[in-house]
Amino acid sequence: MNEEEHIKSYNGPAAGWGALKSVTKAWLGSENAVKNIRMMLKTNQDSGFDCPGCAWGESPENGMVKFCENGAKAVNWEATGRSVDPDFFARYSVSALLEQSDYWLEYQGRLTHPMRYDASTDHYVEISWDEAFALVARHLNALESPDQAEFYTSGRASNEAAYLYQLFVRSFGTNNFPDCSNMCHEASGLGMGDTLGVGKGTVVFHDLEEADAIFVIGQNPGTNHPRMLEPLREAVERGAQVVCFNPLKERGLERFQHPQHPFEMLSNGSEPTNTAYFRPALGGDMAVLRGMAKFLLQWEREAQANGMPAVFDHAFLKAHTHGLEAYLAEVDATSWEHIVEQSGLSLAEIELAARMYRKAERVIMCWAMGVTQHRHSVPTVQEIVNLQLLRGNVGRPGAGLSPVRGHSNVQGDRTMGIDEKPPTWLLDNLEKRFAIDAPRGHGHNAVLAIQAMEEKRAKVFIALGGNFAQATPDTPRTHAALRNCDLTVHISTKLNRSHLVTGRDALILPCLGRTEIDIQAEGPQGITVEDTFSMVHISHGQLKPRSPLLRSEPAIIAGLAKATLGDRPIDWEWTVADYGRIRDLIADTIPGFTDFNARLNHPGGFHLGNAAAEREWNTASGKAQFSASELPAQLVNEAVLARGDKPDLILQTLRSHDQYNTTLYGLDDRYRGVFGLREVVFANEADIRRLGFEPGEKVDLVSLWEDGLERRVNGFTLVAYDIPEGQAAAYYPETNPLVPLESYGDRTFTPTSKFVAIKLAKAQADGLIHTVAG
Ligand SMILES: Nc1nc2c(c(=O)[nH]1)N[C@H]1C(S)=C(S)[C@@H](COP(=O)(O)OP(=O)(O)OC[C@H]3O[C@@H](n4cnc5c(=O)[nH]c(N)nc54)[C@H](O)[C@@H]3O)O[C@H]1N2
Ligand SMILES: Nc1nc2c(c(=O)[nH]1)N[C@H]1C(S)=C(S)[C@@H](COP(=O)(O)OP(=O)(O)OC[C@H]3O[C@@H](n4cnc5c(=O)[nH]c(N)nc54)[C@H](O)[C@@H]3O)O[C@H]1N2
Ligand SMILES: [Mo]
Repeated sequence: MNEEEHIKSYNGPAAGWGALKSVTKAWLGSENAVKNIRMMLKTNQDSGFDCPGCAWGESPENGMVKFCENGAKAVNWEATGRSVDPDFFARYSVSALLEQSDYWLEYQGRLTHPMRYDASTDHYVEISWDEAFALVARHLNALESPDQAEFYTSGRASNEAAYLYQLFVRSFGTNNFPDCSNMCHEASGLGMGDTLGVGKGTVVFHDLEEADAIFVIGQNPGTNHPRMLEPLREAVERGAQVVCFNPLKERGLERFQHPQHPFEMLSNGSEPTNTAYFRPALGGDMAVLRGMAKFLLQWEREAQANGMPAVFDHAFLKAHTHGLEAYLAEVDATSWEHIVEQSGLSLAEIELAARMYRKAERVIMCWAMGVTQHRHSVPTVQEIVNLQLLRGNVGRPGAGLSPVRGHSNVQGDRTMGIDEKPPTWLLDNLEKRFAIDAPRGHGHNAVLAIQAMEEKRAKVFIALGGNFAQATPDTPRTHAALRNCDLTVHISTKLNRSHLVTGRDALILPCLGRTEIDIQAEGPQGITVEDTFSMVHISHGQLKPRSPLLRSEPAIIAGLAKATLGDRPIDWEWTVADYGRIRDLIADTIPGFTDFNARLNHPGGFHLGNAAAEREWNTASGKAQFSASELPAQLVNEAVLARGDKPDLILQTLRSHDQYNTTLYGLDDRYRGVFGLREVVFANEADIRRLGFEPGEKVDLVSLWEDGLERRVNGFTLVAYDIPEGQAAAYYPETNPLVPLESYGDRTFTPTSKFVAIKLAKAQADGLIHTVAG
């Protein structure tokens, strides 16, 4: 393909015919086509399995088949007919595999056997499960302190797996739980926890059907939560307002199409009129929201002066909130100049957004990574909360707050206690139920874990799923940190780069996926997950396991725990024989899960409850808390400014349409018109020329940070794109080498993946190898 063939503009609607074509490709490409079509029909059905794609939830009464293009890709990707077996590892040394692209690695198929790295030959060789467990136990028990081990979790792990894992790790003696949510929605949990007393969204699916306005802030649902397009489209049809804040004109947000509605696909969708699209600066959302609050305050004062109906919900404010005056003082103190300059919008646009907000009786605000991966993400989330409190848009039907989660069970994993800063009640409950001394000190999050490995304070790294080496920032440093370990262990379904960045000892422990039948001593088992609306439901795999040697995640954790701790504090083997026994332990120790097993019989599962949605506030003041944060003086970090170097552009790192985090299903990004290429950087044509380049030219991206380390990625093609001036966008994980480990959110430690100060440089060398598997 030449450059022109890589970049084409896309004019179709989101989730239309293109999606259907792409689903067909995923089916046929999986080598299990017929079986997988049957599987798709079982996705998100009562007797079927939970889609391993995103955390979007369904209306509990709605029995329709619910899947989407990207769910189809996720299912087919897991249910592939290809295998990565001992022969494969005999063919390729680890060094040879390191030369391959991330796409090639995962494309090779499912891991089938437990494997151990042999440094003398640089090959992985087969190992028995018992030997593998014994090796891990030897390493763990040889540590001077349990805090020298790191236990990572990716958000696909089931509630049962996550619960057993945290029990094992805490019984072993540490709270070192780096977790994918550290890089994801950490700011949402912190920001809402402080202010509303609950770190989770307050809305359920039905609320979307009743809202008069839905704000979608820093989120690209057309790709990442395609099933969300359906309620958005329905909202537009019934005359509700959809308001988007996104610097990029994301296809899926411009037009809404039912992902499964063939008739609309035929008509290619219609341009809705009651949507509004605002394109703020990267990191400018807090300023936009503050500006909206300032307009509301102005209108409230005018209303009071003229005896007009109030703008604020005074009854709610009086009965339920605390800190209003301090907040309004802060709003008054924030200048319009500062707001406009930082927001990237005009005053008129902010006023229009504020009018839309005011006009709607019931408002839902949804957000994702465009909000949470900034330095000031917690105050931004809290500004969303502030605005919603002013009009009583929390804790009533059709209104509320909805951080839309990523991984299909990332929310459940935190509920189960995957938390490096566990609440006291959890530790107390564990001690009461089990004979353990739960560790009380805070453990490591993802950034602290990398630093600990870098400084050789941590020596063992164990991962329950995910691709830590690629998902984390500052790639060369993170890789070096992992290589410092005595042992690295990955419980995984598919080969990825993390398996190749080994400690002196390394293990790959292959596990069952969500789609597969899980048989334990007492018979077939289901696992449970919690979606973004706090609905918990059961999931039963349907396919024959890819290899007879695969074990389930709970069984692997039980094996590790038994080898390390013996029968302390539980009989691990007996417990995993029937996952109902794990659920009984959950019911005993985690609030909201009383009668857990019995309640799973309810079709669609059960809601965990949310106090804030009931207007009960588990906060310090006993009320919903306004946060009076100052708008940041400037967004570019002082660490960058201190160098005296002015960034050329601010880069956000984001997902293409053909990827699931570090998993690349393909090399296309259909809605953004990119085909067969991932090393691209989107920029405004005016910026490209201002900086002395031409569209289509290859450049290196260099990020700026105070430590003087060179952070560079090579050979990225400049794509002239409809993006606000001063901004750039490129795909993750390829751009993670640019994100400095120390550039993270205040309090969250979430890497600032949506705000990286960069310079463009003449290309020194061609880009990474991007082998396309044939
Ligand atoms: N198919 C598929 N589904 C997925 C995933 C996947 O990779 N593929 N990943 C899953 C996971 S773990 C997660 S967390 C979610 C991620 O879901 P998203 O948050 O939608 O993912 P991103 O691609 O990071 O997109 C961020 C969006 O925010 C916009 N944005 C960036 N910076 C800013 C900003 O400063 N302000 C505003 N207003 N907008 C901004 C970008 O233009 C982009 O549209 O999706 C989940 N679902
Ligand atoms: N620059 C930048 N970095 C980012 C982000 C960004 O927007 N920009 N986003 C961040 C976000 S939101 C997230 S959530 C993280 C994601 O970080 P991770 O969750 O660590 O990464 P994934 O790519 O989802 O992990 C994919 C791997 O999971 C394994 N896997 C898949 N299914 C299963 C399963 O059922 N069980 C087990 N045990 N393993 C399985 C497979 O081996 C696969 O290779 O990345 C973060 N990193
Ligand atoms: Mo995520």
